[in-house]
Amino acid sequence: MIVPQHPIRLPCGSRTLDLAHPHVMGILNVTPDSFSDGGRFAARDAALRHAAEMVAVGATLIDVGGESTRPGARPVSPTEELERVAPVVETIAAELDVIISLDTSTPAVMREGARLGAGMINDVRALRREGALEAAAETGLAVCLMHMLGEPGTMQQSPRYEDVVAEVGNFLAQRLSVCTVAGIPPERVVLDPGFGFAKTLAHNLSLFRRLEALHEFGRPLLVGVSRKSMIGQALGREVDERLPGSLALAALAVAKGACILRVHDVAETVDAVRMIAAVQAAE
Ligand code: 7PJ
Repeated sequence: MIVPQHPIRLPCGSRTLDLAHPHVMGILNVTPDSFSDGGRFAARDAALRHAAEMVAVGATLIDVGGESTRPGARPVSPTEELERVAPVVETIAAELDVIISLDTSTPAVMREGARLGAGMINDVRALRREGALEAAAETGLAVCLMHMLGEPGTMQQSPRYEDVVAEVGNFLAQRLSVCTVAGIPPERVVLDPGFGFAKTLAHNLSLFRRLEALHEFGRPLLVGVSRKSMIGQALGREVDERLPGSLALAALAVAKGACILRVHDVAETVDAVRMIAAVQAAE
């Protein structure tokens, strides 16, 4: 087991995440294809219900996303993204005891989401969109910086690395220092290697095997591998058959010192994490 050396608390707006033990972040997609067409209130209520279920089984963060990063997904305007995300953030903040993470690259969503009660900004573009650094700094929230080459639509075309671990590490270190200059201190930053983003199966597996290398920066690590195609490719499994693979990687990530697991299957992942904790607590 790896014991990473970073401070034990992550300030997330009005809340604090205790990093003495790993946390499970439940994924809440609020794209139109993820909730049926029953209208805006029905979508909001369905999102709240799903979030409440995840919190009930142990999620301590909910990652709310209104922009699909799937290759080929239609781009959404900031207004459209805000219309999807804002009512859901507002409702969860009012109803549930949980840290809300905004899965967004859009400055307007960061600002409005923060005002409505979010605690973290989770940006797959690591604050590279115009105005995103300034917006994230203004909010004072925690920030997750994720590695990706290029843009979601084209990233899988031909990803190439000499040394994927070194290059992901260099990218994250560079974004960490850009954040510091912009007024986002390292104490508020979480790092994420971005599994599945501009990476082949071989890249993803190497990166996972050497995940510990990313502790060099002294910041908590977030890992998102739930149901991803790296599991499908390694095991020959369709998306609805990837729970065992997802749980294996979640447990391995915890053993390698990851602090936050971003997952679809919260109850199962929480059990895996609790089982590891039970072993660690033994004499
Ligand atoms: C990730 C994410 C991830 C972070 C997505 C999917 C694709 N944010 N958003 N890390 N993945 N921080 O869930 O399959 O790995 S969307």
